[in-house]
Amino acid sequence: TAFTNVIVRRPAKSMVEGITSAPELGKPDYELACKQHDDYIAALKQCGVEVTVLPALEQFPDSCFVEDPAVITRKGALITNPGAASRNGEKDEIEPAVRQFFDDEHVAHIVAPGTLDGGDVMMVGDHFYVGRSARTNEEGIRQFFEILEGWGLEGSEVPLEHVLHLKTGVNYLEDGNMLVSGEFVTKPDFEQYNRIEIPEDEAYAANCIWVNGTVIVPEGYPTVLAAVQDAGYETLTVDTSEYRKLDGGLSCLSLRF
Ligand code: CIR
Repeated sequence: TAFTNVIVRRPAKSMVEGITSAPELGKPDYELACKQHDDYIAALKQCGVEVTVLPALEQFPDSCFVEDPAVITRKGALITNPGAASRNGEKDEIEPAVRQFFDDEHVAHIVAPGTLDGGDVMMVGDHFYVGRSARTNEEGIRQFFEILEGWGLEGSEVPLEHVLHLKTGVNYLEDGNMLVSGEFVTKPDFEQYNRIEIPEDEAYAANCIWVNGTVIVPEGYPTVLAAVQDAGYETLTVDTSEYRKLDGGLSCLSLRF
């Protein structure tokens, strides 16, 4: 199945105040982040998708990471209830953009006390893995599964130990292929897939995205790039160094559907 649409949001100057677990990497350079965002959009377009570019939101430093306030499936769209207080309001900002593509009956919501970040959701066909994390709680997952069921889809929960989001460490490349790093290398949940193991020093590059047969890989991770090419994929690389400083990767920067 191909993706036809992608939604992205331009980074805000306030991104320098974004949430990070790695302050030692320094603050992101806004100008460079904008250039990298341009390159990201260009790479997506090369993969044959229509890209909707939303304007920057200065009041939400992390709002370029549009993957978190929504989850879009083939059957419907879900507006999440992001688990970080400074990001929660992003859900109201993404909703109108999502509604451009879905009518009322096909838009659902995660509501308090449930929380869920889209970065914790990994789609594998009609099955959705969801990470229980510092951002996504038990009640959010329960609501998510109920909504999926209504759409004829299903899900399963994956408890996380070390990473921020599920897709920080595991990403599906279609065709049975899955990139796995760290704690995901040995999780029984993913035993049935052809797992491509990512070395610890390139762990950041576990977050690649499959877009219509091409895999976009972050620039500067040669082992992962070679492994993805060996698996038979065309590849494109995009430098995401400034987003990495905020724990963000390629998947976080878009909604693909
Ligand atoms: C955050 O902590 O929420 C942002 N600084 C990074 C979000 C990354 N998003 C994702 O993994 N889906």
